[in-house]
Amino acid sequence: MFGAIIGMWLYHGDMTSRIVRVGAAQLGPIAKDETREAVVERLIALLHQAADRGVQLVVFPELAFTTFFPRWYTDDVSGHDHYYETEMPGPETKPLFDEAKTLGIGFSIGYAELTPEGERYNTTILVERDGSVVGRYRKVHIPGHENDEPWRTFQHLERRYFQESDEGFPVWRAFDGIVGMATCNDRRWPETYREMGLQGVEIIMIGYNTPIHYAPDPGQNPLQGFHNHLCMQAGAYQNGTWVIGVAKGGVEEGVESLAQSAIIAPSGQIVAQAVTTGDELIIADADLDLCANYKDTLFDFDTYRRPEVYGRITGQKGVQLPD
Ligand code: CDT
Repeated sequence: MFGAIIGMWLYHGDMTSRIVRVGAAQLGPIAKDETREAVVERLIALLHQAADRGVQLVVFPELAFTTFFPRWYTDDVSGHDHYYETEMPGPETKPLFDEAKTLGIGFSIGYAELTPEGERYNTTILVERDGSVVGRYRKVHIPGHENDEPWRTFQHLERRYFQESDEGFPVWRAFDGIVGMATCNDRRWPETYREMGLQGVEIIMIGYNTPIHYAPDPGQNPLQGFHNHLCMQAGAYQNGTWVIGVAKGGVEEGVESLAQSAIIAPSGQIVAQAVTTGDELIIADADLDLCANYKDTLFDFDTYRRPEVYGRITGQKGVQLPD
């Protein structure tokens, strides 16, 4: 009885416990002709599942309102403006924001952003449980290519449709902790996690669209799932942070993308993983105080890091071979 009371006390959270119930809301494919309204209905259905399970923070994937349009080449990118959001929320996306606020659930979601200045970013917005916007992250590491490469069975033209953000990896105090975001390809780069680790991050939210077929080296295809978890688990462990990796998976417009969304503890262990390639919510109770077990011991940066010998990491871009 006493144990049950303590358990409920911890579950509901107070000054001494920081347990956030988090959800990874994986999406299945979004067809080219699927309307924003239809997609938002799917997102809201996942929000309702989250509410039923007491989730406080839901993470949706990268570019979650549309099909992954960078797979198609166009001479004139402005001809694809309908895939971009000029305001967030806008008229078609606002029902998601309204429903989340009504349910008292915070969320992050990725979208294509077109600014009033005509800049195009692969952006993620983070919203608190009261509906206030916590912050916005613009993708730093833009993968793929810029020009048509017809030899590929499909294109990965993110470098045509989006510019690289120079805003880096900010973190915010929200959800009873310190939180940050990254987007898809960012998760493969250790600098992503370390930049946020150096700001004390405790939850990193990552949405992704990862085609199984990697045209420049198809030998990597069978390793997509391994590499996905490898980099996120390493990033979590080496920085003592929770990582929530969320896919848009399944076969979309003929292209198969990785699912395997995962919630990863600061130990690097996967505590929840999606089992389908469609719309699916997985949840975990993220104890943010677990982060300190790693941040204050093996990865006590203040004691053990040696930035004075890491000059190449920021001073140099490509490889410089020895003479
Ligand atoms: N969306 C995204 O960043 N996808 C990349 C694919 C890389 S292959 C061109 C990823 O890293 O998963």
